Amino acid sequence: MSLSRRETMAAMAAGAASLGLGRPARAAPTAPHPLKLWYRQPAAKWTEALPIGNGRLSAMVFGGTAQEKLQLNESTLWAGQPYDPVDPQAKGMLPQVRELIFAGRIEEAEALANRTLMAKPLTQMPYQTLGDLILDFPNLGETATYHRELDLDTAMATTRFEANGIPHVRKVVASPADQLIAVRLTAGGEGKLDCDISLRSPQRDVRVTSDGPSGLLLTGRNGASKGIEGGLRFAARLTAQLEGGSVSHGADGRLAIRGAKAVTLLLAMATSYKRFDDVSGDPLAATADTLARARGRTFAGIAADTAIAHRRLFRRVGLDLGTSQAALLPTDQRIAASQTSDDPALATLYFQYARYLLIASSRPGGQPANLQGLWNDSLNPPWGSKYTININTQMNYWPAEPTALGECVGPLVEMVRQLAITGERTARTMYGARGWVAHHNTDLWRATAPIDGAQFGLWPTGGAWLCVHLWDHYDYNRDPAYLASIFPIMAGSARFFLDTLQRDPTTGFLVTNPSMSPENPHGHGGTLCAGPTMDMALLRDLFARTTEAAQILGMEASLIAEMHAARERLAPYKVGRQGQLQEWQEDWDADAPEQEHRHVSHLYGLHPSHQITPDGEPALAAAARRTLEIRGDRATGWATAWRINLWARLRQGDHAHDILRFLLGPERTYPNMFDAHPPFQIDGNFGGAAGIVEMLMDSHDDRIGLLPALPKAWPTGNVTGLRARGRCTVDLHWRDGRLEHAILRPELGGARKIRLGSAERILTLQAGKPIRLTFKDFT
Ligand code: FUC
Repeated sequence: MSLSRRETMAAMAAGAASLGLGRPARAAPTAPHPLKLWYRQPAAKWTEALPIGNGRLSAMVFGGTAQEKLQLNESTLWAGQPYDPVDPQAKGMLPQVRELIFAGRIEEAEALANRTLMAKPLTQMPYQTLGDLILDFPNLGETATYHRELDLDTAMATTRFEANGIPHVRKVVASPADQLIAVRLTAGGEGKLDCDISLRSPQRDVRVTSDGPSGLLLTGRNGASKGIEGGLRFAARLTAQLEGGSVSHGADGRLAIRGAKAVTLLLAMATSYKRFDDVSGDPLAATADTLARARGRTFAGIAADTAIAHRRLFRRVGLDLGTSQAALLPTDQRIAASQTSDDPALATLYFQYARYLLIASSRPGGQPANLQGLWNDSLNPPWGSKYTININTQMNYWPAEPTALGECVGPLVEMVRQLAITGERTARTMYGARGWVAHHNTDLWRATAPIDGAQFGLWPTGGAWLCVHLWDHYDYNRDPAYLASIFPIMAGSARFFLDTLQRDPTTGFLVTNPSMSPENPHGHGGTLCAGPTMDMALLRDLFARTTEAAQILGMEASLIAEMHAARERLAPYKVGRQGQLQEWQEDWDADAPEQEHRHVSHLYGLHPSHQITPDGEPALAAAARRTLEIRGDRATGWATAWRINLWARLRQGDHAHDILRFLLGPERTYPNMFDAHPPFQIDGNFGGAAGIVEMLMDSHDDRIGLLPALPKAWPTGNVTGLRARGRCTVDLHWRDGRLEHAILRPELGGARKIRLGSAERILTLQAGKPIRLTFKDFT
């Protein structure tokens, strides 16, 4: 059952009363808010704790009563130090590996590649936790009316409860302006706060000392990994501002606060990392500066500035997919009930949570969102919590541009600029080629050589895929100065492939070799192959986009000619004996041991690329659909999310929604709404949000599709502030499954093809002149 907004408000009030929560002002708040995650108990596990972050610093807030824990990260605290893992002997062995692959002797090729082509060390450096801030509250007494929440609009985590009848409120923010984490502890009425504060870290050479009369300083060094010594120093510096009461240093390195009315804690963290090749920073000075600059700032001021900075991005997009009774429950219960309840507002919350997480983990000047965004409590996290660039890092950024968070792409662009530097060394040393290359992973140190094992890592197109993201950032915003700044990187990637593409002796086409269709063994001796469908699609995009960029900038005529010639000779798409889009040059799909493999790399052309559209390439779209049917709907978190996007591109809204429902359920979503690969991996959050966009709007080149895959589950709703390519804002309002009206707000003029259902209209937009369309405009 779906409710109107007015019915919902009434239901919320009734629900609150029936739950016995309609109490006077002092009691725990009850009214569910569409933009809050909330719970009736503290986090028992990390995947129940609530994330805050300012792009560089983060905390997972557990909301404990007698003991509160904030698990801490600093985005540049990774293991190791600058290193170059390329093995120079690789170049000499490449021709032999290529020959074996062309001869179909895959097992031998893989064995030889594993012996001779791989990075040293074979794995990259992991992202690591800094440690914990622990707050112990002795003699708290019995607690009641517990509530904790994360407000996605103010970017604040709040815990409230009563202890011995005294109301306690604890608030936490991560401030982008002040570059610190701020905590506010209050006890109302006649309450007095007693609190023991400690900092701890599992890193090396850790020391905790007093820092003035009301401060703590934790210092340490990062660790080694796989023989690469730790080269970073780091510091966490905390100061306590008291209202009333006293503060003293305990013998055990704790700061003891007694009898305070309220306390504000300011926590600064930094490492000596400056760039992937420079670790000469001074974390002691940096943290001291941060706290000196914040002196005299109140929590209210810091929190208000944090909310302003956050809302500037967050509030650009509004989404309403309708609501129901299910939305009255705490977030963990909604997730648990989601497979059988009707809870369209849970999809809205998931969508806005992803936007919140991207703003919190990827801010200009910082590191890009890694496999866990910015949140990791381990020294040895799954897959190193690095950047896996054969899908995962790219997926993190799928929702960025269409949900009006273009600024958040900045750290990704910066990372690619750096990969072009380290990747040039790898291209030269390993392949004897111009340009640059990155394989399937990178880390803080921008390592680019193939890792983990040939069957995972010997895939040369990671950098090419990232270049498509560089182009997309241009295409949404069309800023020629930005385009000029990234063009050399795109051209460098293109040159690498012009130098390394091989002529397939059987077909004569140009193919990558050695390569693979990411991580999927084909059943003919292993995973390595020549010219997987995905590589060909990526290179078609890379050459086309680099050509377009060169034409816009009016340069590199000879490169354009080279790319054109190569693009014509790339191996084409093929439809195989099951009617499927072939994953490899040969029709091996039915022989592959994992028919339901999570990766659907060969469907890159359908999504995220637009090479295959139902209108433009109906036969290939049908083959892609057949592939999706064979692969099945349920996979790991990110792979489930990709399937939502793919079905939306096929304009199958109900099918996409079925998969989204699974993604939002307890098998793929933890109580804190983090995506479960499992374990936690943040790409599913971002890919799921992108899938919701794809159901509502599709934009490529100068085309905009309105409600291309609206599911029956969302008959009435609206979305405002989406961005289409070419700097255009799109609002959509629909009722009973039909477009009521759309408003396009172009910031650039020009012709656009607008599609609704099977009807298309060509409009000439004028910059600054909004256009209103209804379904009648398409009949
Ligand atoms: C790729 C995927 C895994 C995981 C890892 C981080 O290797 O195949 O599922 O997401 O990246």
